[in-house]
Amino acid sequence: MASEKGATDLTAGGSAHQAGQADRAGLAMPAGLPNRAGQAWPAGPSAVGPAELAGGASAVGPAGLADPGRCLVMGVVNVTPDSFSDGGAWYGTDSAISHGLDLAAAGADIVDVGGESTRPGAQRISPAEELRRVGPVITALAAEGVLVSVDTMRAEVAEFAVGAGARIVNDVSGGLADPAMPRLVAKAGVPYVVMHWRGHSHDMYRRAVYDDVVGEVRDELRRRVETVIAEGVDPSLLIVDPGLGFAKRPEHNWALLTHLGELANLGGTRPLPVLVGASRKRFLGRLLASPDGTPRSFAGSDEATVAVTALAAAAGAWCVRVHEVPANADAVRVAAAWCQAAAEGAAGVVRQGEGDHGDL
Ligand code: PMM
Repeated sequence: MASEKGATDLTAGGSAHQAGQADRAGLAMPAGLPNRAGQAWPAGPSAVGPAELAGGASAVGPAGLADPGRCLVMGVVNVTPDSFSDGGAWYGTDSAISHGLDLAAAGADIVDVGGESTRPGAQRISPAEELRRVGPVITALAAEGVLVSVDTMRAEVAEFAVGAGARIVNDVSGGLADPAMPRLVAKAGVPYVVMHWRGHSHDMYRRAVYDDVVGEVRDELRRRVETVIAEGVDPSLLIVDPGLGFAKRPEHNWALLTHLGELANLGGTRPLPVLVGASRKRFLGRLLASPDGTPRSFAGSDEATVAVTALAAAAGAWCVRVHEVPANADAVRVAAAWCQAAAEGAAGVVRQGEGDHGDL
């Protein structure tokens, strides 16, 4: 039943039934709830440091999606035989559908369905094969009331997906791989994730050369954002993503993670929401390598992913894209409570009498 299995419905203006799929933390999330206004990323060129974390910078989400008052959790369904982090696990249509429903039931606000592997060195598949993989999965999950995003670089796949009920287009190329994508997204009028990208996976590490990674990624993202807006995409529907691991080495990923606020401030009238995809990426496995240098396995990096989620959420990320949902869903709630307490402390508010029991 969709009300039990579906991801929390975040579509402003969704049906009462959909809106009744309450936030699992008990945060009220009525249909039609407007995005929070006036809560911005920390301004200025400095890193998101302890002061900003304590101050609780807040993400402002894209138009059309309700705001539960915390960072969202996007669960990943890779319908691929070869994705680096979970390749093959959910390749069959039935197992992919059932995995998507499980992620939603475990607390994913959004389920991201992709059919093309972007692992380093990956070769491209045909559009027909990509559609064969993701089409039935998106159709089934959307029919169950799950808020689905489609992870694709192709306009024709995005068009099918939106027609089948997907409500977000997640394009790791930010519109560079398929010039038809921005116009398709503009016509569809759905939120659009523009990720930083320098080229296809087969040779992306050749392009991982930066003098100032934060400044260059920010400027390249700004140019993509300006281009897609010129193609007709509504600026209020845009989400940006630093593209961790895509033409980035570990030191680049860490620098970007610690400057999320700068990446959000692209010069428009408001900061853009930022999506962070650190889950199971190699830079975490390398950080946790054993003394002989063997990197930690992908699944063995899940706890490190949760740590990044908590820090990114506290720094104001709009959403985290993860493979394992429950612990990350907890982490975004911890970050929200942390930021709320910090904000109340700064405002001199002291809440009392919330429980009958003394808490240690
Ligand atoms: N990473 C992957 C795939 N899609 N989408 C966005 N927006 N951001 C990412 O960082 C991202 C993505 C690759 O990871 P996977 O193969 O584990 O899904």
